[in-house]
Amino acid sequence: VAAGVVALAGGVGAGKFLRGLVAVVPPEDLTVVVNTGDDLELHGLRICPDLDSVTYWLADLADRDRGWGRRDERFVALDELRALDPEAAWFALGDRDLATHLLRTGLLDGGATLSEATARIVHGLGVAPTILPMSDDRVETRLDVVADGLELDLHFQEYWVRRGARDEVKAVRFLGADAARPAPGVLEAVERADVVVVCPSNPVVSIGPILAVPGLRPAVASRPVVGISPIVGGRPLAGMADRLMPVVGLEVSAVGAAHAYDGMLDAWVVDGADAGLADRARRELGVAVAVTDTVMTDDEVAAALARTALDLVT
Ligand code: FO1
Repeated sequence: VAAGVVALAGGVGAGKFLRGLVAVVPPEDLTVVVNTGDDLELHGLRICPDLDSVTYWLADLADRDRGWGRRDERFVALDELRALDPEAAWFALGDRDLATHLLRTGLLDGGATLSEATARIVHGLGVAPTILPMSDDRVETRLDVVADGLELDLHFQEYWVRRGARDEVKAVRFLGADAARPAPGVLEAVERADVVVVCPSNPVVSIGPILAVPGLRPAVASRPVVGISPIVGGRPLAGMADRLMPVVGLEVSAVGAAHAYDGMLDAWVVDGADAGLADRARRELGVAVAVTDTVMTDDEVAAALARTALDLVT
């Protein structure tokens, strides 16, 4: 099994996959680079959903059914907030999860960088692999939508959580990406990686922001790269990729998702449900393609998937 693995990660799909990847790669050889485009500021707190998802999944504290947040969570503070002001409670912060946001916000207010705050949280929860934000600079995923005939510029979480993804999306933008620098250690990890793994995350709003940080796409493209399709049988297993992929000209299929990484991929893994697309993928993408079970109902499936993915490029 490879040493020096870098995984590019978003939320739920990445979290499930990473539980398998840590079963086959020693923790000291694994660096996870995480999307921060979904991050938001609420109630004076800095919330980093994808960093937290990845950390909770690797700490085995994640809620497998909900996909985000902590297992055995309670929402007492949220209920109290809702009683005070229903409008203020649109984003569900659990009591256990709040501890993470409190620690992170305090560290950031005290002058720490997001990487430093992340390292403290990751260490505090006993997670061994390195988890890095894609950048310490703010990058915000914004969507231009049409809502009841009105053009709006929404934060990703306003589109997805507050408005329930009901608006027609016209464009996706990564505000601040042009001026963002990769977080310390990110480029170095990619440049010395034996393999870069693109987790089965949304190619538009999870992996897209990471690759939009200047320097990252060429660095990744210079290494052996394997990706896992987040689209199974023409649909995402979670999230809203089916709504956002067409906006950037990607077909909603296991082949279309790979085209998000044109010029970067050496290998691609699709689900058994998409076995019929494997030949087309090989032809169109010119990469090695494996067909296997990608629906990660437990850590064993995830570990087998991780092994299959690494075997394609090592
Ligand atoms: N997703 C929801 O659908 N509703 C929520 O209220 C919500 C709260 C939330 C709180 C903390 C956190 O880390 C994630 C949370 N998510 C929630 C998930 C999140 O909106 C997205 O799924 C990710 O940003 C996409 O990876």
